[in-house]
Amino acid sequence: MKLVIANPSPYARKARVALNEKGIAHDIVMDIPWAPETVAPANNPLGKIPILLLDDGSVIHDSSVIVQYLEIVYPEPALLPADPMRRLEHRKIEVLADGICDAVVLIALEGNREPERRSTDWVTRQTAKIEAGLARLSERLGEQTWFLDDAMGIADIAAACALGYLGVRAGKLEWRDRHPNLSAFSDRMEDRPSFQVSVPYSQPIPRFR
Ligand SMILES: N[C@@H](CCC(=O)N[C@@H](CS)C(=O)NCC(=O)O)C(=O)O
Repeated sequence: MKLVIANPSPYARKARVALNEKGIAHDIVMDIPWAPETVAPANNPLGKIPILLLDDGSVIHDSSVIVQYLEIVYPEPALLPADPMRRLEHRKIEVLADGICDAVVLIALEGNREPERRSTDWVTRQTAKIEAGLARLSERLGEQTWFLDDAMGIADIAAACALGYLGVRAGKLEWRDRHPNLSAFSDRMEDRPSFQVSVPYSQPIPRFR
């Protein structure tokens, strides 16, 4: 199987970490969904990565659906608990983490518009979502090692990918001092081999009018 990713994407990183944590053999296809030569629209009508290309020709897109697929076909090690209500709790934290990333992406895109077209109100609105999202993540984690129960799951992976992404696209936020528990959690997660092979770096985004 092949995973189409862009290096900085936290959503792609989530899928990539899941593949590596489960020890699933895969190839990485590096893509830039903003570039004219992107392969994303040919495989996903939404033109977004990550996209999982299976050997039988089928295609799965959206990081959470990719993880769900991996969980069904490669159940060990489990990244979601067996209990449906506990699974829901993982998904709630995943959605929160992804929502933080969505707001970071929207701010980055806004910053790429021509200066006279940029909206400070929009940036303020998105920044509030990031701050509130981080406060909720911090509250949910508390002093625990993992967000839920006693094992790493998709909640932890998604949260760590979001925190890692802040370093790439939102360096000025200074969230670490305000949320030392998230800071220590992020450092712990970044030490894992699955995170080490997927360290994000900044990639230019083209200017939209
Ligand atoms: N909900 C999607 C979000 C994916 C997403 O927004 N990917 C970005 C890269 S970080 C993308 O491909 N954007 C290209 C575009 O919006 O045209 C997921 O979790 O996979």
